[in-house]
Order: sequence, then C-alpha cells, then structure tokens
Amino acid sequence: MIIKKFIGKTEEEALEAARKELGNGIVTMNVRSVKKKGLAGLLGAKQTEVTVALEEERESLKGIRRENASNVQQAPRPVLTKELQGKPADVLGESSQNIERKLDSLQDLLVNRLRQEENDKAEQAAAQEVSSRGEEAQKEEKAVPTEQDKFYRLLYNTMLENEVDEKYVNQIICEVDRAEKTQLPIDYILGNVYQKMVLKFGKAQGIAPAEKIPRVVVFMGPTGVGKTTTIAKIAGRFAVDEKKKVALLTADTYRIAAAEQLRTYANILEVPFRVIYTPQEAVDAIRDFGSFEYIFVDTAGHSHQNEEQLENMKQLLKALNGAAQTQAFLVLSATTKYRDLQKIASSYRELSDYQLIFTKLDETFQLGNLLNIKLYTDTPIAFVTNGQNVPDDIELFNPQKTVKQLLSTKH
Ligand SMILES: Nc1nc2c(ncn2[C@@H]2O[C@H](COP(=O)(O)OP(=O)(O)OP(=O)(O)O)[C@@H](O)[C@H]2O)c(=O)[nH]1
Ligand SMILES: [Mg+2]
Repeated sequence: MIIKKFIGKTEEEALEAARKELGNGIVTMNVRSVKKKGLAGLLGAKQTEVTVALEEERESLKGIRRENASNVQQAPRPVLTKELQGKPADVLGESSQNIERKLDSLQDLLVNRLRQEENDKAEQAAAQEVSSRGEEAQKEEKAVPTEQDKFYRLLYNTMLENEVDEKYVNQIICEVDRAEKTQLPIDYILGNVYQKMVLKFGKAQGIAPAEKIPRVVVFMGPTGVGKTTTIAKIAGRFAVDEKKKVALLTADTYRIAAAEQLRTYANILEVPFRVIYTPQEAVDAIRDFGSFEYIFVDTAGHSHQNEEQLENMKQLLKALNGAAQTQAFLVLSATTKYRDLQKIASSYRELSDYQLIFTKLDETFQLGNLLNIKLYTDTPIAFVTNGQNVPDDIELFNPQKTVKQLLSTKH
C-alpha cells in the first residue's frame, strides 16, 4: 500500500496531481487545509493537502495505466448536495502513530484489551497448575502470548462480533505487515488494519451526470428493502437541493399501492411521474422526458429465485440501456443474512452491473455485511440509509465511519 500526500490550490487540483502520479485507483484518506509555505503562509494563505492511498496490487497496473493514460476516461464527478458530499473523516492525520488519538473506538479496544489480559492471566494461572504435572506442560507455559498477539486477537474478535465474515477477517489480519519480528506498537497495528479496511471498501462513483441527458438511474432489489423510499430520498436531494430536472418512473405494477407510493412522492416534489408497464413504454417515457437531467426508475421487489420476474427485469434493463445512459443500483438491507445477500447479489449480477446501496443501518449494530458484500461482489457501496425520513435519512457511504464501527465494541 502506498500512502502519499499531494498539495493543490483546491482539493480537485491535489487529487488531479495524485491521479497523474498514481493513477485512477487512488482512495482519498484525508483532506485538510494547510498553510502555504514561506511568506504567503505567514500572511495566512492556505492550500489543500490530500492524503491518498493506493492498494499494492494496483501498483502493478501503473505501467499499463501510464501507457494507456490517453485512453483512460476520467469518471465524471458525482453531482450531489453539499450534505451528501460527506467530507472525508479526519481520522487519518500525519502518521499512523497519531491514529490512537483520532480513532473513536480505540478507547473501547483498549478497555477490551485489558479485559482480555485479565482473562489471559486467569488462563495462565490455570495452565500453571496443570504445568506442575509435567515438564512438557512447563514448556507450554512459557509460550505466553505477547501484547501484539493479544491485540491481534482482540481485533479479530471485534470484527467477528461485528459479523465480518471470518474469511475476510483472516485476510485483513494476515495482510498487516507482520514481517518484523519486533513488537509493533498497538496503535501502529490498529492504524494499519484501519487503512487496509478503508481501502478494501474503495470508492463508489455514485450517481454521475450523463454525457448526454437524460441519465437514467434504475433501482432494483428484493421486496421491502426500501427501494421506493430511497428513490424518494435521492430524488428529493437532486430536485430540491440541487435544482436538477428530475422525473420518476415506476415499473412496479405488481402492487397498485407501490405505484401510488412513488406518485405521492412525485407530487410532493412536483416532478413528473409515469407508470411503465412494458419495456417499450419505458423507452417512450425516456423519449418524452428527454429534456430531463435525471430519470429515476423504481422496480418491483421480487424474490431473486423467481425466474419470470428476473427475465422481465432483464428486458426492462435492456430497453433502458438502449434508450439512454443507464446506471443500476442494487438496494440491499443491512439486516439481511449474509448467505441470502450473497445469493441476491449473484442473481442480480446476471442482469446488470450495479453499485450498492445499503438500507436500514439504523436497524442493526453489526455492519460486517457491508464489507462482506463489497468484497464478495467487488462492487463499491454508493449510499447508505439509516431511517424512514425522506429525504434526510440517507448519506453517501463513508468508509472511514463504517470501518470505525467495525473496529468498535460500543454496542
Ligand atoms: N428503519 C428503516 N426503515 C426504512 C429504511 N428505508 C426504508 N425503510 C422502510 O422500509 C419499508 C419498505 O420501504 P419501501 O421503500 O416501500 O421498500 P421497497 O423496497 O420499495 O418495497 P417493495 O416495493 O414492496 O419491494 C417502509 O416502511 C420504509 O419506511 C431505512 O433506512 N431504515
Ligand atoms: Mg417499492
């Protein structure tokens, strides 16, 4: 992993310099305003410092990227409201050594560590008793776990408690630089694990403006996960805060109430709304709303095991893709079991590429599935929702915040 700082007049300028040197695979770790060096700094002039990281495996792509640099298209910047832009958490400062002051969860970890130590002591005392029975056992008694080992075990257990899949917990712990035999400070280890996890989450493109309007954004997923509510939240932000021209379509004709639900939101937002019954009607609607910047499309929630409904969805996506630049989002609930999420994610992957939205974060303390599904699908999370309020309870996914929760035992 490479971690490097870049300076620019603005955040975008610093990021541009970072992308030039390290390619498009960088992840922003921290953004802060710093004083300019020299006289200008003394006079209060500021510039922006951006800390970025690049995964090791991406480094090998650097050469290829440079060669193809002229062909690489820059992903358009997502257009979102100021609140939704979600400023990067300022948890990563100048060095990993500083991290213990900045990670909210460290306190919990240390408290836990002490508890763990007490348990270990009790275990040792028990082992001592046994060891007095033979020489072999006495040797074992000497293999007391080091501070570092205890801390790794603590991190391991915390992630498991937060329902990160064991496979990924092992991966994360193994990737931490353990080559050095000497004892590493625990805040260094914590900083390292934290950075690795943030990088694993990566960064989603979000909803990007189309090169040619309209941009069609389709939301799919199982029943009751919050697709319609999420569309209302996003449409609200775009139409009201961003003053974008937005239209809403629903292909959910399975339940009359479903169409009415979105129609109500459309009325409140004062944006056009139409029910589409066939792929051809979807194409017609896109043509009729051709002057709109964003067309959000709601779909019927259904079981991923229902072949007929999946086929209908496939036809709809094909029609939408043919008619305009289309992005798809798979909406999943954070409360669904990991195995089911895996099956759902796989079956929708057969229909389309997608980015992820996780809903109902307010209904669970264990957010491990966010990381599990990100890694299982190799697909970034764009938004998370955390309540029923429209449009407030939605935010751009913030990996730093989620990783802090995954390393925390607060609940
Ligand atoms: N607690 C909580 N509830 C949510 C959230 N998002 C949506 N809901 C609620 O979940 C229920 C279902 O939401 P809908 O938006 O109708 O879900 P849907 O996926 O469109 O459902 P179908 O169209 O029936 O497939 C509603 O009661 C929503 O208010 C969330 O982030 N947190
Ligand atoms: Mg719905």
